[in-house]
Amino acid sequence: MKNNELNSALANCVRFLAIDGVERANSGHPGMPMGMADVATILFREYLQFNPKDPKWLNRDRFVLSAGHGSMLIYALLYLTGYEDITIEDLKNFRQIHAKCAGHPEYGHLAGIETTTGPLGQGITNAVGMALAEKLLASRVGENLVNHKTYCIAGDGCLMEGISQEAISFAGHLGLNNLVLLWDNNSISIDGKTSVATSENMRLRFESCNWNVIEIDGHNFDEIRDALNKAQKSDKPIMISCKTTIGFGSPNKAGSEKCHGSPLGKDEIALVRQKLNWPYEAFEIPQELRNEWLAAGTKSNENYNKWQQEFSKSDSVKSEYLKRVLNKKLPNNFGEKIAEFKEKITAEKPKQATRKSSNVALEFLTAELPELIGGSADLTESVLTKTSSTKAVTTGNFSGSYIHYGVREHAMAAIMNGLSLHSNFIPYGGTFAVFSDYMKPAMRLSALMKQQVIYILTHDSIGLGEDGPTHQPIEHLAMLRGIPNFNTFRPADALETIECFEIALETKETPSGMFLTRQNLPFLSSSRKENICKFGGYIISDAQNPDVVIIASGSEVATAIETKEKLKSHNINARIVSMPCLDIFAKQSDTYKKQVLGDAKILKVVIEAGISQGWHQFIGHDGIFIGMDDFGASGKAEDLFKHFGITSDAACNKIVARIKQ
Ligand SMILES: Cc1ncc(C[n+]2csc(CCOP(=O)(O)OP(=O)(O)O)c2C)c(N)n1
Repeated sequence: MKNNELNSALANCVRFLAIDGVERANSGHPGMPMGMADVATILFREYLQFNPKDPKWLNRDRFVLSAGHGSMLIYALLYLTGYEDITIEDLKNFRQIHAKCAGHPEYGHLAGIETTTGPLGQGITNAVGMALAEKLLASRVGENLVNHKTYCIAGDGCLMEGISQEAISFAGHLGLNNLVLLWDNNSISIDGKTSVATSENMRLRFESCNWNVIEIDGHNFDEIRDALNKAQKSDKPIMISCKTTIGFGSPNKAGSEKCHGSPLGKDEIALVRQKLNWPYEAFEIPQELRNEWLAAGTKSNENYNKWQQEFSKSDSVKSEYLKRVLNKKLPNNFGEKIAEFKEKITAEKPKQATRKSSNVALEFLTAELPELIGGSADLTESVLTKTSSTKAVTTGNFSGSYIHYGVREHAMAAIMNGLSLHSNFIPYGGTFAVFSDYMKPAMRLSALMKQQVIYILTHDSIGLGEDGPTHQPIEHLAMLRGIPNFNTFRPADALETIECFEIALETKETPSGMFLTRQNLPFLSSSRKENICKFGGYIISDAQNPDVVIIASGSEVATAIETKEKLKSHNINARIVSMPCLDIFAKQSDTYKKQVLGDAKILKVVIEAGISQGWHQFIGHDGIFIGMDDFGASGKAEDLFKHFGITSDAACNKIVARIKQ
C-alpha cells in the first residue's frame, strides 16, 4: 500500500470503530471522530510521543481531546496503539454503566486519558495548564528530562465558549510554544451550521493573541504532516485550523449536524462501508492494519529508553523531587516543620484577617514545597497569595512559581487543573469568594478528576463591607459544599487556617476551597498538638450540661463565643462548636458527631453569614439559623452584621426567647 493509501485505511480503522461503537451503544457522537480521523492518524502515527506500556511516562506528549463528545476517537486510538487497559470489549461497552469508555472521557478510569473534557472549553484550557506545567517543570528539572508538547483537539464549540478566549490569550501572552491546538474546523455544531451563531475570523483572533496559525485541509495527509512539522519548531503557541467534513464518508449525513450526536443507523453505515471501501464486520480490524497501529504505539520506544537512561543519570535533588511529587508525597520532615510553625502561631496569637493568616501560612508553605504554584486573578494584593519565595512567572522565564493569571478566573481554575494533571504540581489560586461562580465548572472538574487544587477565596461574607452585594458571597459556601469530593474550609483564626492548609495538602485526591475574611478576627484557638480541624468540627468552648449548642464557622465563631458569654446572665449554658469544614464533619462517625453536637434534645443554633442550605442536617427542623436569606448590602461591615442580625446580641435574644418560651 502506498503511504497515503495506508494512512486512509488506518484512519478508517478509527472511523469505523467510532461508527460501530456509537451504533452499538445507540448513543454518542460519530461525526467528530469521522471528521478528525485523518488528522489524528498522522498525529498518533508520526508525531505524538507516548508509550502504551508506560502511560504515565513523565515526558510523554500530552493529548487532550477538548471536544470530549467525540470520545470514540480517543478510545479507538488508545485501543489501536496497544494500551493494555482497553480491549475491543471495552469499545463494545461504550457508554454502558461502569464501562471504561464513558460517554465523555473520564479521568482516572482508563490509562491514556489525560483529562475529563465533557464541558466544552475546559479541555483546551487544561491543555494550556499542561503546556505551562511542562515549561515550569523543565525549568526545574531540566529540558533533558522534560521537553514535550501538548496537543489539543478542539471543536467549534470549545472555541465559542468564553473560557477559550481567556486560555488563548493567556497562552499567547506567556508564549507557550509547546502547545499545538488542532481546530476541528467543520463549521457544524448541534444547531446546524455554526454561521447561525458565530462569524469571527479565527486567524485574526489567534494571531492577535500572539499565536501562529496554519490553515490546512484536514483530510490531506501531506498538509497535516507539513503543519505538524512546522508546529515542532513554532516560536509561539500554534493553532492548526483543520478544515474537515463532519461525518466524513457518510453519503447522506456528512457535512451536516445529523451525524454530530446520533448513531448513523444501519442503512447509512452500510453506505459508508461501501463508500470507504471497508468490507469488514463491525469492530473488525484487519490484522495487517492493527499491526501498523501497534507499530505506531512503539515508535517512541527509542526516545523512551533514552529518557530512562537520562533519568537514571539525573542529579539526586531533581530525581528525588520527581519521585516524591509524582508519588504525591510530602517531604519527610514536613510534619516536624509544620508542627514548629503551628507552635509559633499559637505563641504569637495573631489577631488578623484569615486572608492574612493564609498569607503567613503560604509564606511558610511555599518555602517548604516547591510543587506549590501560586497565583491570583489580578487580586494579589487583596487575596494575599504572593509570598517572598514565589517569583513571578514571565514570558520566557518559567523558573518562578507565581502566576499572574490576569482577570481570568474561569481559565485560572481550569489551568490549575492542567497544572495538577500534568505532573502533580499543587496549584493554589486566589480571587474573591463571590467569583467562585466564575470558576465553578472547573472546580467541579477538580473534584470529579480528584485533583489537588487549592482555591483561595477571600472576602468571604458581608464582612467585606462597602463593596456591597455584588461582591458579598451568600450562597457560595452552600454551592461549594454541594460539590462531592470538594472540601470547603472556613477557618476561624490563624491556627485553624494553617490546620486547614495542612489538611488540603494531605488530602491528595480532593480539591479545597479556603473561605477567608477581609476583616480582622481574634485568635481563639487553644494550644494543641493535634490538627483538630481534621474532624471538620470540634468543641472550641464547652459548657457543663449545655442548654444550647451553637455551631459557627469562620468569622462567626467569635460571635458565637460572645453569645455564650451573654447567655450566662440568662443562666443559659452554651457549648460552642467551630465547624471549619462541614464536608469533613459530615463524614465523622455518629459517635463523634454526637459527642460534639450533643443529643437530639439540645437546641442547636448555627451562626454563619451565608444561607442556611446544608445546615439542617445538623440542627434539625427545630434549630435556629442565624445567617442570610437575601443578598447583602453596601456599608460598613459592623453595620451590615447589625442590619442582618448576625451579632451576639441578636443571637442571644433569639436563643433566650426560644429557651424561655
Ligand atoms: C459547556 C458545554 N455546553 C454545551 C455542551 C453540549 N454540546 C456538546 S457538543 C456541542 C456542540 C459542539 O460543536 P462542535 O464543537 O462543532 O462539535 P462537532 O459538531 O464538530 O462534533 C454542544 C453544544 C457541552 N458539552 N458543554
